[in-house]
Amino acid sequence: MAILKSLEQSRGQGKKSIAVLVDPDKVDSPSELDPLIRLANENCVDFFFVGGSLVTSTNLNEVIKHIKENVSIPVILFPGSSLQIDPSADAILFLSLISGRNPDLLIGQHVIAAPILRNNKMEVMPTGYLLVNSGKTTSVAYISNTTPIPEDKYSLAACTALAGEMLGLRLIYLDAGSGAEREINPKMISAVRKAVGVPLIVGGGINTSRKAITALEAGADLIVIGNALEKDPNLLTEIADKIYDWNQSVKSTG
Ligand code: 1GP
Repeated sequence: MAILKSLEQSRGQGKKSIAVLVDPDKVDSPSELDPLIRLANENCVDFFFVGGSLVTSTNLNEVIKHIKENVSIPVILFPGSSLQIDPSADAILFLSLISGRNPDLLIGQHVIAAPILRNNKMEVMPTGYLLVNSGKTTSVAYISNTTPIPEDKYSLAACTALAGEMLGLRLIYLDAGSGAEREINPKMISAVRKAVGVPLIVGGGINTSRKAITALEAGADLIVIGNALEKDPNLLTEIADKIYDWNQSVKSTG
């Protein structure tokens, strides 16, 4: 089934998903990823996200191929720019940075990417990307040259997401930025959740299972974890177990 459809279906059933983020810049050799790939497979991780706000290495293709050769978990591009398109991925988050006012990231990069995407079979997932302040300036805030939404302006986030949905975007991604000091406040997640019906992705600074569960309870459908797994890979098992329990309980009550 197409990935977007499966996310919509899970959302409809109240089921939660988890994605592991791999930043190709932090990978010297793809085989370094083997323990993480194994762990992701054992814990039934739903997706690999691959990308970063600034990818300076040239191993994007190698990283994606290595994941795909070893596991059947879908690989979704999470690109910082149209330069980060690789046809070996299963899908791409076609991100419009709607919390910002940088025209290049609202529509400019998309114009460049569109004809490339049309000519390959990668699934294109139109996504409203909202960057939220989380303490110190994150790479994505700096590189994107945009002002993140203040972390206590819940209605600003909700209205931005709503506008994104009205424009036809099919996913909303609330991101505190990779390695964020503070994860997204659950009040903001629930304000956005109430505002839109599309699946909601939440990430940035989720480094404990408590934070993961709080985000899911507040209304996230899919959580993304990157940095924290570098320090503590076992966190993945802890969080995946909780998501498994959640999904089982939904199944039995549904
Ligand atoms: C960043 O949402 C992702 O865009 C994941 O963030 O690396 O902090 O988990 P972390």
